[in-house]
Amino acid sequence: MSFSKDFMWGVATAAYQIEGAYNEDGKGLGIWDTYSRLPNTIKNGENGDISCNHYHLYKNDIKLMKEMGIKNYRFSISWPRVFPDGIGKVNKQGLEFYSDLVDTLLENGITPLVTLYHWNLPNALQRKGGWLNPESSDWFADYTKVIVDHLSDRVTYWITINEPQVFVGLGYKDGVHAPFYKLPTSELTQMSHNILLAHGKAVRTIRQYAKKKAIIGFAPTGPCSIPHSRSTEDIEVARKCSFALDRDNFIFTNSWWGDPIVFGQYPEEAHKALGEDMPSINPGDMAIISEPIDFYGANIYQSQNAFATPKYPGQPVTSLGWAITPEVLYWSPKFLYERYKLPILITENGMAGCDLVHLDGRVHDDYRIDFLTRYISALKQAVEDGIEVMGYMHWSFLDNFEWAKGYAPRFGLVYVDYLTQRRIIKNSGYWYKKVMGTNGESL
Ligand code: NCW
Repeated sequence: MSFSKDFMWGVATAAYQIEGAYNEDGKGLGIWDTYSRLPNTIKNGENGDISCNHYHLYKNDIKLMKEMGIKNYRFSISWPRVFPDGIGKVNKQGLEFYSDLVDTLLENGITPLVTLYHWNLPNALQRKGGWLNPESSDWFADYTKVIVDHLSDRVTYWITINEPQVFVGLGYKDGVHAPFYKLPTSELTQMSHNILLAHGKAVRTIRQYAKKKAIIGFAPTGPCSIPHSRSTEDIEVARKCSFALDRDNFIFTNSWWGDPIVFGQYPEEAHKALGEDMPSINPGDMAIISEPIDFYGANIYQSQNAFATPKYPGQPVTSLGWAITPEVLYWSPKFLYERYKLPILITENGMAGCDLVHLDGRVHDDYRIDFLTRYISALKQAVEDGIEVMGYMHWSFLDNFEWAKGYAPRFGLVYVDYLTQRRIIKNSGYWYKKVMGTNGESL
């Protein structure tokens, strides 16, 4: 048994990273629009003001998707584009953009997967304390309701929140992503709890108001450990590490987020590690947080061991320094599926490269083809071993603004010349077309 006939092959992007048009048609500002302007925050002082100008070029971009045989597209909605002040007044033009985007996708035979939060919190809400404000989960539910009212007649797949580990960890603990804060542990735990509540309330809102069947999940970063060998002992050690948690790293773990969402409780280890710093939990909170979902999304790039232990000299890495560990696309889906017992959707996987246009006008990114052949083959093995995997969304469709690292790291299957906004399908884009078209048989 290999990839099932209805396996979802696709590509992913996020609003702030591709849209540009940061202050057009009534859009409000988000924390990335605002805080990326602070000196010494983003590489080369870059920002997403214009980026790929996808807001204006989306029709061409979707044409390109069709040409590439893409059947599923995961994109995110910019909260401040729809609610300039985060709550209250709705910006009709913002909503229309996403409605037109969905229509154009469907006209081209592409299924939309909507991510509600991919990091650009409305600035007006950050000023009210952002995710630390006890009302933040209600703000998110209200925003979700408006999106569901407008799009759920045509959208089936919903992803509430992208990589809570990363936006909390890098944005509020390490201070290297917007809003560049370094908060104490007690605030980070309470913020996490509020975000989990926001997720749960969004799930409830979608279920209650969706005009047709909704398939809902979230998209945490999901790296697991790779066992040192295939012995039962080593596999169990790796499994344990994959869900372990301590005081220093709890934010970046799988279990801090996954356990409350799926099991309705924080891991036992969290109570031990965090003690008094655990969030205050009101009656009913855990039931909201664990509102049943349909799939477990996971963004998977490198193994958990690769973060923790020194890499051996010369270990292959991508242009962001992320270790190339293809087997993580076998072990992560396996461990996540066996623990949470939900179908897995690979919501992101891919690599950053220093891609460039060669003299013949093409982008010869053969390293990306090699990378993807290895990673997707590992995923195929997981499927063959009985792990339920719904689909694979490649990160990313286009080269884009890579947050604090700016424009140099290029993740796209399509090259973007930021000076002219010209797009060039990379060799990997043609290669992926064949993989999707043969349902993975060409690997
Ligand atoms: S930065 C990041 N990414 C990239 C980004 O473009 C995308 O928006 C994200 O969903 C590609 O995929 C995600 N992830 C940050 C990973 C850093 C992990 C640091 C963990 C330290 C222990």
